Amino acid sequence: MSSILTTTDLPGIQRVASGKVRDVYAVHDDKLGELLLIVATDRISAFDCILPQGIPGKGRLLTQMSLFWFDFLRGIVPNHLVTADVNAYPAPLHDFRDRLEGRSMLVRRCRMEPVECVARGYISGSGWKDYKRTGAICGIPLPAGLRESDPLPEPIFTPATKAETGHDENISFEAAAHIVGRQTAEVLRDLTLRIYTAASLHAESRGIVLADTKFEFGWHEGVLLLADEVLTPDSSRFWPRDEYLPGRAQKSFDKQFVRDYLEILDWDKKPPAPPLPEDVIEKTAAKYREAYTRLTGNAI
Ligand code: Q0Z
Repeated sequence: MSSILTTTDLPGIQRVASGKVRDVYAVHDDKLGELLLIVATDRISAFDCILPQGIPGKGRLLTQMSLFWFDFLRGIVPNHLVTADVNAYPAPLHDFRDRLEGRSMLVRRCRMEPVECVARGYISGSGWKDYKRTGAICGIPLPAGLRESDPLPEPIFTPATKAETGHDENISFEAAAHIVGRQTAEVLRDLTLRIYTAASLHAESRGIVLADTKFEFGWHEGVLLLADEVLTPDSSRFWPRDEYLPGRAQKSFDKQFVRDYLEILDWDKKPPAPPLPEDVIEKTAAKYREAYTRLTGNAI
């Protein structure tokens, strides 16, 4: 039985970053050099707020999903994973086995490219907003008359940068080339589209539309690695194929029960977020289990 974890604290281990869901620690290994330990908690956010309760199993399911995809994609792109086996972690981490097992990975510390690499096969979210305003996404002109959630004529690379607001800002390929260099931008674009195409074919075979997804890449010893988390509901839009209907926004695979509940409350969407009822938590946990079993074919 593993308990719900919403905050991590590893005494004696240096925390270097915290996201909405994951916490990152710096770890040194005499053989492997500078590493990071990424711990996925059970935290969940909605309307940009972290909710007060965790979703049981979420951190483990997200970690296992990323591990599945790293393995699935290994013929296309090398990745930052060193190991997710706590027994193989440096000895100082063994004390925290209970908090780390199943929900953490030890990765190579890379020099990250400062561009978020987004692939889109369907028009949704900020892409739909930009298209309605300009007829294009990230400067890529698109046919007239597309409806919200329609498939695009072909998958497109829509880079973004982290803006001050914490929200990503879509940029043109030219702007990305300015930031990372043209040759690197071309490699990032080609890798992103190849990964998206392979993953979306697999997801489709399992009844899930992979509408869009975000990758991050980093350099380690002269090699470009797929880093961060990959193809989880936190980094992607998954839509159940049997409920897909263009012409409207699609329901969120994982967070719909949470959003529906919060929308009926008289809450101004500023922190602190209100507590969730137990049935909303349990139904949401079941959606993460469903995403994992559908995509991987593995039992929980
Ligand atoms: C990724 C992030 C997260 C908050 C740093 N292999 C790597 N090498 C160097 N840096 C990173 C990685 Cl993955 C890195 N982030 C994004 C992840 C929580 C922020 F889990 N930050």
